[in-house]
Amino acid sequence: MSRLFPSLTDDPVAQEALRFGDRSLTYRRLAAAAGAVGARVRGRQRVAVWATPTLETAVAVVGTLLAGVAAVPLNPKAGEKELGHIVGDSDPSVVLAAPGVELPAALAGLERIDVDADADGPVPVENADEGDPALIVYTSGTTGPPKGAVIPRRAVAATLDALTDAWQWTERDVLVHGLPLFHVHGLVLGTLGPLRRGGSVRHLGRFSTEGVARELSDGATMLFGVPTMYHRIAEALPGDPALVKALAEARLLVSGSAALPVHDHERIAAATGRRVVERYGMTETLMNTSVRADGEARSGTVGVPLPGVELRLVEEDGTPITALDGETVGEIQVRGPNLFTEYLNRPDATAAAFTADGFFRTGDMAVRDPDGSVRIVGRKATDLIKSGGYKIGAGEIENALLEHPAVREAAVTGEPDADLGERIVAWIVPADPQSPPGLQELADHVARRLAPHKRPRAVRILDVMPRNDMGKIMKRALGSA
Ligand code: MCA
Ligand code: AMP
Repeated sequence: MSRLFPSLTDDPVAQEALRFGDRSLTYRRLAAAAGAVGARVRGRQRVAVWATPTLETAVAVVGTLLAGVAAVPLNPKAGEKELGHIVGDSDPSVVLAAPGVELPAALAGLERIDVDADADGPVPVENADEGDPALIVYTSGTTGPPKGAVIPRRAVAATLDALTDAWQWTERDVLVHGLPLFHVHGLVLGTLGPLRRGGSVRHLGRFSTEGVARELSDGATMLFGVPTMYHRIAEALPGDPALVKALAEARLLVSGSAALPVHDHERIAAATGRRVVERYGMTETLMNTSVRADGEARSGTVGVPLPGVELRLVEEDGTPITALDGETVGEIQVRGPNLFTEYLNRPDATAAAFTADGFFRTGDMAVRDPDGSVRIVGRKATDLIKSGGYKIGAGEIENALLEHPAVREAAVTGEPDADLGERIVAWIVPADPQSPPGLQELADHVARRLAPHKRPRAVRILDVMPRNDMGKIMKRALGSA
């Protein structure tokens, strides 16, 4: 049997569990509201959750998990094509949403349950198996539409307990963040994490340096963010003594989802005396490594494997690299209770993702330092872009661009960007060279079909697409085009 939230099922207390803006719930109130959701969804296979950054989303996901049902969090800004794919692929029987929120046409065929954060349901009893799916989270690959990673309850429990050890995370911790609730970072770590510990979380609704400063000076102890958020903090620090003081007094500052640039890490350290702790994970694996709270945070390292995680670096041919020399680069492969089970409806992709001995191929390239710490140096696939901490496949954007009538050929690359890490660039051969499509038009087109964070931030018009003898686009040639 797997219990994710003892603090909600064993005599929940009147201590605050969740706060979104000026609305909050104690453990006792959350147990009652989640119990009401659980009573509505129990016995179903999968339910979709319209994952706005609100109290209702947290209540919906927690209620669903307590009932032993799998939740499919939906990005409320997802475009019609992406949403249609996710709903068609995961086939939820119902969508949970905050009352009064208008849902798009792609969800029109689904039964809807309005989530009442003040409901008084029965205190839930958790009785599910650890291998049962907890979440289906959609994640981009290099080509085609996003794949649904099936994350079992075991993985949620294992990763949160491993982080508890690494970060000395306790029920006294108050977390603050402004992360979206339809990905692992904001949902599993940032929402389910504090609830499993019996601590609390304050969600900013949307990220701002003002919100971070306010909450950290008013009782919050930990901050989670993607590197873009830490970049914005680093930029704001010189003119914001309140932010400096708030960060200096925090117990733990954690960055993840993409590499934190050394420059931002060092600027924050210089201004506040605090070093940001980096951890490394994936939707498919949850968390694999972290700098420990009692260890030494250095810029550029994502720390050591978490308890229970087997991690190895391998050569191209699969030979393990044993050297801890800080130089020999290999692909990171991981195995452990933190792993996903499969890609929903994609046995081909699932099989390709694992080695014969059950390690997951991350596609991330790294070296290991003499003390065992992992330093990520790159990625195998150039067609995966990390922008603002979101993983985005070049192929899905190229497909969307090709559906625009003014586009004859399209290639998408990622370029370095100080704020976003990488920015999406669309290389276009126009259907009519006399009237090429503009950036705004293509950005709106992609935002409407896929999601706003997948929109190109720059468009470059080409006469011809550089291709090799096989007809394949030579993306490396594009940078100098
Ligand atoms: C802009 N917008 C548009 C358009 N252009 N909407 C429609 N059509 C357009 N053409 C809207 C956007 O939706 C947004 O709306 C606003 O304008 C600003 O957009 P943008 O510039 O993209 O956002 P930003 O403010 O720069 O966001 C930066 C951010 C964000 C806050 C850092 O990128 C973010 O939240 N990143 C987190 C990603 C994350 O959680 N990744 C975890 C996955 P509005 O103003 O309404 O918002 S990785 C993971 O889970 C693994 C396990 C791990 O390791 O963590
Ligand atoms: P996602 O599929 O959105 O879950 O993104 C997972 C990917 O994000 C990983 O495969 C890494 O490439 C990247 N990532 C996550 N955390 C870090 C980190 N701390 N440093 C560098 N890359 C990271």
